[in-house]
Amino acid sequence: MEQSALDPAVVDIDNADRLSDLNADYDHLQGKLDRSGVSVEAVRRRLSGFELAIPTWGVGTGGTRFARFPQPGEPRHIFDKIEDCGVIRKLSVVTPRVSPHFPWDCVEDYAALREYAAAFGLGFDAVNSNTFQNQPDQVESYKFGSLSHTSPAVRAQAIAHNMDCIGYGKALGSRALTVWVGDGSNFPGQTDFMRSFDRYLDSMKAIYDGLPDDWRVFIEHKMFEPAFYSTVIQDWGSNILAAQTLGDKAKCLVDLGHHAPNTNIEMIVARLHHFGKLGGFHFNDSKYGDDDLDSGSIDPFRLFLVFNELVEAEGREGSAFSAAYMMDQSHNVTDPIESLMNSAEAIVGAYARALLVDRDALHHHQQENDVLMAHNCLKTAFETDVRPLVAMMRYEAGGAIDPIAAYRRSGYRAAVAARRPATGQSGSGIV
Ligand code: LRH
Ligand code: MN
Ligand code: MN
Repeated sequence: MEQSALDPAVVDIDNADRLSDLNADYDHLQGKLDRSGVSVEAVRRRLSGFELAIPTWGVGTGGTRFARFPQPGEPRHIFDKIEDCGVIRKLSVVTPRVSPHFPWDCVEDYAALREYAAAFGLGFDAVNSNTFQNQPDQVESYKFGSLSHTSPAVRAQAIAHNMDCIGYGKALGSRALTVWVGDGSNFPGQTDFMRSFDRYLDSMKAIYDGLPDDWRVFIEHKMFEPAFYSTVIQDWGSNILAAQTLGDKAKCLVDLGHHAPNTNIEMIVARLHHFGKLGGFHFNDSKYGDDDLDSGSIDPFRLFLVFNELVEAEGREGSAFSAAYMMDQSHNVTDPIESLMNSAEAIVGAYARALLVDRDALHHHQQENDVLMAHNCLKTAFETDVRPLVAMMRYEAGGAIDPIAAYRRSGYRAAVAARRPATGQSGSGIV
């Protein structure tokens, strides 16, 4: 096992201080759920299979295009990022994989990286390609797009990068490629909507043909930014059309922040699932745009409603249902490790509450058009405090009863700050 700056003994000490309160809270919740006819065992079984990936880019301090305020002990490279993700994995438990982004996370030896991560109890989730930024050594520019660019040479370069990502992913044990492109336009008339979509599909077809048999490609839509007038894959409509055109291995990825405010995202989730195209998620929260705020920090009810649809999907498909759950957030004013643990808690909590919904009663009320009672089925579950259940499961699996308290008590941030030199003050943030 790799030596982590997080001392596991501190977790035990912190847990010991909290255990009797947790036992009391858990017993209270269990009694309440028993009385309402919910099988706690069944909920626990479903919850125990839940896994969430950490974005490698999430453990660094983000920023805005105005400024970045780096915090002490920022990870300098993928190995530091893995070390930070290992802390989240140890304390939060539900995050056994990381989702890397290339070329940000490029290394010489991927087998060695895989081994290094395994020592922290981590594997690799979907690999992300990056054709929205120019890299110092690249020949062609992405200023006017990548996979949909008018120039065949730019498209070829972007395709080759995605192929490279598949290669890195194979070495890391990943089984999916996530493709998000910023391609679009800032001015009406700048691009031809139909031709650029054709070019995008041709490029994606080449990437799709290069996927190993057991891989999937996740297409991520985003309404705007960096392009402010049009974007090639701007919404779930373009996304599902592209995924259907490409074939079975192509699925849609829903980043919660990539929609207009007030969009009914849970309904998009239901539609994508209905047509076999729901691939996965980038969880985060937002008030205005792609704010990349912590999950559940702005609209926890929406997060719950998304999970309500996922539980419906599980009900229709049983164990055949699968979706890739990942976080995608950026931290300007918080410690990223704390924020990611908070988000993990909010996401598991949303799933737990969705599992409490009395589905038979809900379907009955829906059938009878008893609007109020149907709505109250959701509200009752949403308003249940499931934190003792989530904390107990985490504790029993070797994690922290209170991950943030244990993390602060461990002094991890100060310990890594002492051996990771400070990064620069300014510069633009992450996209
Ligand atoms: C685009 C996005 C996409 C990128 C990540 C850094 O806004 O959500 O997932 O890969 O941010
Ligand atoms: Mn995303
Ligand atoms: Mn985004």
